[in-house]
Amino acid sequence: MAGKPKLHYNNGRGRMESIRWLLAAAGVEFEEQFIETKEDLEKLCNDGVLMFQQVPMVEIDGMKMVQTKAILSYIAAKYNLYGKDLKERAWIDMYVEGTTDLMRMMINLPFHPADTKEENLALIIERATNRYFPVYEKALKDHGHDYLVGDKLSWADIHLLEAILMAEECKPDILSAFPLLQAFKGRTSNIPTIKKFLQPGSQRKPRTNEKTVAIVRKIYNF
Ligand code: GSN
Repeated sequence: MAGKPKLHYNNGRGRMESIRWLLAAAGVEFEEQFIETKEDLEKLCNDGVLMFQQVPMVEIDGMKMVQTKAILSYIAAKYNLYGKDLKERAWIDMYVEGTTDLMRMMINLPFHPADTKEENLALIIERATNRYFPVYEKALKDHGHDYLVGDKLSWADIHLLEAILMAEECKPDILSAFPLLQAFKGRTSNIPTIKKFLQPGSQRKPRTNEKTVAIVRKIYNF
């Protein structure tokens, strides 16, 4: 039997966090090799295991996979979280790309100059409230099912829950105008694998703080 997937990234959320979420929700145990310094990243590059000299990199099923989206799609398909046909896949992709756009704004927030943080935070709250969350609220309302696509848990739901919890870190009552998303959050947070991931001591990473920002800047030169 294949060993556990091994994740190569720094010890923070960044682009790897959604991969951690998806594996955890699928009930897959994984190992993590943390990149702590620029030299750790250079070593991986020199060993020739990073196709584009970038992480995330995940060792899985004999491959050394890079490119976050490729890794996520592979895991989603492998663990039956990617719809039953091409059309369901298309819907899942659209929903995931939306949550990815919102999440990217939130992931980048701690890296913005201090004097633009308020402005960027306000934009995130505006976009979550007026552009992204209404789409998911409407999807749940229109078909009346528990999940976004096909009445079955998919990558789209897992990604949305991750985005909701991040958005609540920006504004705790951000779901106040979205009753179906509140119920969705309650339901999906209680799925046993997800519930476990949300408990302290899991491999879920905390909110990015100034210390992590400094480490990340040193490792990746930005
Ligand atoms: O999504 C992806 O996995 C790629 N399209 C981008 C991966 C990427 O930018 N990785 C960064 C670290 S994560 N922060 O953004 C990286 O490895 N940067 C080092 C470099 O030399 O580009």
